[in-house]
Amino acid sequence: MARESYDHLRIEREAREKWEKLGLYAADISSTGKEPYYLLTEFPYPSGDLHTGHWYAFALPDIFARYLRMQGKNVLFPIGFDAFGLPAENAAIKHGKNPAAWTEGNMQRMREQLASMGASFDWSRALATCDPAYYHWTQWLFAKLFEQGLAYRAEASVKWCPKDATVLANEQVIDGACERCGTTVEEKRLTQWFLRITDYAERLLQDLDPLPWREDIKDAQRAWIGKSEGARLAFELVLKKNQNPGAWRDHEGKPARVEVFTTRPETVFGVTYIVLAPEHAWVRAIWDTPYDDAVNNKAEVAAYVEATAKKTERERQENKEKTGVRLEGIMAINPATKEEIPVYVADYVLGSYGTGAVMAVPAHDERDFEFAQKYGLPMRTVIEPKFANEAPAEEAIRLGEEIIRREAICAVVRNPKDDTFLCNSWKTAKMNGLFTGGIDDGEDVIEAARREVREETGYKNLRHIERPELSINTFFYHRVKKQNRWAHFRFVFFELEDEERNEVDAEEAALHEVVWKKRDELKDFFTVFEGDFIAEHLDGEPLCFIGDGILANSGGFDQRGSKEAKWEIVDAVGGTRETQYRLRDWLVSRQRYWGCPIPIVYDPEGNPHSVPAEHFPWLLPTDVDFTPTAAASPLASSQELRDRVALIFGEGWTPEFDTLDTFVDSSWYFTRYLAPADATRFSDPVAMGKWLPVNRYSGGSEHTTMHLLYSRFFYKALYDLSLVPTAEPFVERLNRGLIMGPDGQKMSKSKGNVINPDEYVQKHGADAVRLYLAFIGPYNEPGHYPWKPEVVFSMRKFLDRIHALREKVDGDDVSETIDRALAKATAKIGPDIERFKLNTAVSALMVLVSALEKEAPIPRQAFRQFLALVAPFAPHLTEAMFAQEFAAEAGEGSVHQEPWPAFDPSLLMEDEIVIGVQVAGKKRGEIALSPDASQEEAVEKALQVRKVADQLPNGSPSRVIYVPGRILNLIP
Ligand code: ANZ
Repeated sequence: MARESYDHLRIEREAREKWEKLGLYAADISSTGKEPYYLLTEFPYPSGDLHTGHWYAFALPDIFARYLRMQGKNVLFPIGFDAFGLPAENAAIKHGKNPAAWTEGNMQRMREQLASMGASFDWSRALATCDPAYYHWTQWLFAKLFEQGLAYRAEASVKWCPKDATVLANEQVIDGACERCGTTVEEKRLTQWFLRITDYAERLLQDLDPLPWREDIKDAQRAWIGKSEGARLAFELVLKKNQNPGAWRDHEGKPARVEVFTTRPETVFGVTYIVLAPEHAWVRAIWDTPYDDAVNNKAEVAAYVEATAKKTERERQENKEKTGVRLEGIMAINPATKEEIPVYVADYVLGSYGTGAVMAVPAHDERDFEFAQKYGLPMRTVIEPKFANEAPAEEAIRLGEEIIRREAICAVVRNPKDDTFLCNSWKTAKMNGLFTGGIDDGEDVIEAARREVREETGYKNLRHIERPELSINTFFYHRVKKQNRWAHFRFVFFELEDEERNEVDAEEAALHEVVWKKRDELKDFFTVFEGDFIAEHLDGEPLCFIGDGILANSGGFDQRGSKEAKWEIVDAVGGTRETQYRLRDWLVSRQRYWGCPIPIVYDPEGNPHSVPAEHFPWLLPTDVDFTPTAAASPLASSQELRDRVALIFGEGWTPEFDTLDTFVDSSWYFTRYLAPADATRFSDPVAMGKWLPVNRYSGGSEHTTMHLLYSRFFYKALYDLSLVPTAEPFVERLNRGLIMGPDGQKMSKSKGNVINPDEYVQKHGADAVRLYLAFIGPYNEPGHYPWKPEVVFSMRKFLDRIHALREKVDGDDVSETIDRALAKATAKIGPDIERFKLNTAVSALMVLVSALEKEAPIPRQAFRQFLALVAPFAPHLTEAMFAQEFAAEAGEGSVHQEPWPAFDPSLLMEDEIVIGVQVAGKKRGEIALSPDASQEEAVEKALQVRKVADQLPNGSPSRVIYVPGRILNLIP
């Protein structure tokens, strides 16, 4: 039977009109009555087309906002527009549109579209970052940072598109070409504005710890900040070439040195070359006197440096084949070994990190290893792996007892005929490994290995295979010798020449069984602790060991733990401890038109000065040529701006032509919502004291690092200026999952799989789309949810069922069944909404509706509670139903002013269950009772069962065994 469908278009329009009339969603900023709750969602860019992503971003937090209000909270749920940015400017360039008008038009359209979701935004506080009344304060705050030295100018390498005449973000460079026009990108050094976020790196890191954010969000920020503890070591350079060999002197006559930053200074004895980034100052210096004669292959170096300039940092860090060139004629001195080592220029070293130079340790660093293999550079092992048998193994080192170190061999014998390996199965100890043994004093290592194999297996014709040195350290308790042992095993590689064997000594034969094992059987076969390592290194390939272990080839530090000796080694080579952060200062200047003008002017000497506050807002000029043809920012084409500066500051003064990165605009907007119209202050200190930090900030995971970190930094800087009340801006941060296109791919215009929900809103109503998005999966978890149109339709059918329930509403009786169902749903839905588990909240609503459908009549009071539960999810339909049913009591009131339903926890108890009744252990009947009924209740009920009573001659039991919910046993 087709259920009657409601007229969603009318109902939804009327509901929105009613809310507007009642002014339901304006937060009462100064009220002291209700508890404030600041719910923030990232404000949208006014692109002009609202798509499913916007719905997901705004309509679901709205469920929480509505719930909070019903909980009696004073909720601030604002909205605004992040309105500066490239698309407006591109529209201007492409279609000759005015960016301001284009943006204004889009904002107007988006207001209407956003309203169609039924989101309970406080529109009275709406702001737009491109509004002079807003950017007035962006400029004011920038000026504050400038006064503090937190905004500064510096030359920086930027990617430059010569055709578009603009700086590109790293993301806009694809394979060395401009994303928009395909022109090969150049590296250009430009003077740019920066914000000193690196000053805050440590605080940004430390203050993350106590925040109740999901750990993966915090980890993403930690990784972005990228703290590394290590050391700075210096390598002296020497000039090898003709006239003046010896140490190279710099301009001040000091020996020329290259400083490196390393996180593994303990490997310094293993440094076999050093690498400079192509941007390194020394690389530039080889063209200047007095060094211009030092390098023999300058042309080659120049070509390499130029090629690097076309790559982005990301490309350089990708695991592509390493490239580089050697600086012919220059050597460096390893400060630990004093050896001369070559100097390379390679782009896997970045100019912007650490010192822009690395000490290369190919035996222990994978990038250096790859590079050394390619260029045939030497490797020196300075850390050997360490294996320790662990308790509860019997071979585990006995604590507190002396450890005896022994030089030993480990023989890897391969039979080339069938690619099997000679293994040892100890008969006495149930242990499987290779043949090993001690090296006698003065004995040759290879001889020791031959001897060991001969004695223990009888094989005598072994061909030694030359391999790079490979040693490991194994710590164990020797059960026979009753000693802690540290065996320093050197691997010796042989091939079996033939199967000829000597007789094995009976004593040895009793100990070892000789087994030949295939390569792929070894891991399972070996029982010794280092078994996996051995199985992976059977061919003695050069090893790049990146772990900690035991130092070797490290002078006086040999046999020490690598970690433990680290800082002593730093001291020994005259290094200093250093902490590095990956985080760079934030480059905020853009050679763009549609942004907040940087409020700086230059005096005739070229020194920057902040525009005095009385000239704020420092207006974006309008007489501007947007077409990026000039090699300067669009603002440079404004005569008005030049005249303005000359008029205010005098002849010879010039304006700054760059605008601010839009991430600056969005770094403080949440403070502005508290006083959006204040013309005298950026925000209201009293309101900030009351409403900050934001209780919950919901946004997209793509903003975890940039926006979220920038705004934390900006806010901390304001905190240090006593401009905001707390050190952190957001208590909770929630990242929503991703909506995928119907094809399961990420929704994006370029893939042509973008769903515009308007069609669904027209057809099924906004409430159906809201419910659908809520039902799709847990909101606050990294998930990917494909858009399935048929589910929107079933959500509409579900809403029709809700609508139909109205016909059953009648009277004021109480139905325990209904009260229970309501209590259960309420107990689930509230906490689910709190945790943004909106999908399971919708499931609970479904269960509730099914239960109500079975009951008739539904008492009016119960129905009123039911509507309140549904209201946050389907705000329009419930509003209409509420008005129809409860106009008498509630008058013009809204369902959204209802209190969130309370429930009696006792109603959550399971209904009665059936348990068996035994008499003297024999089942005589069953009773139904609540699972937590008392023993007296249970016995009383049991005695009413005739078969039970019959078995009790005294009319009552002498003893009772009762397990609530399970069984009742009566003893006569
Ligand atoms: C020698 C060494 C030996 C290194 C070893 C590692 C392992 P994180 O942890 O990211 O801070 N490095 C230093 N500056 C670099 C730059 N500008 N470009 C590319 N690589 C650079 O990385 C620190 C390590 O990265 C440093 O420690 C250095 O290599 C390299 F077994 O020094 B290491």
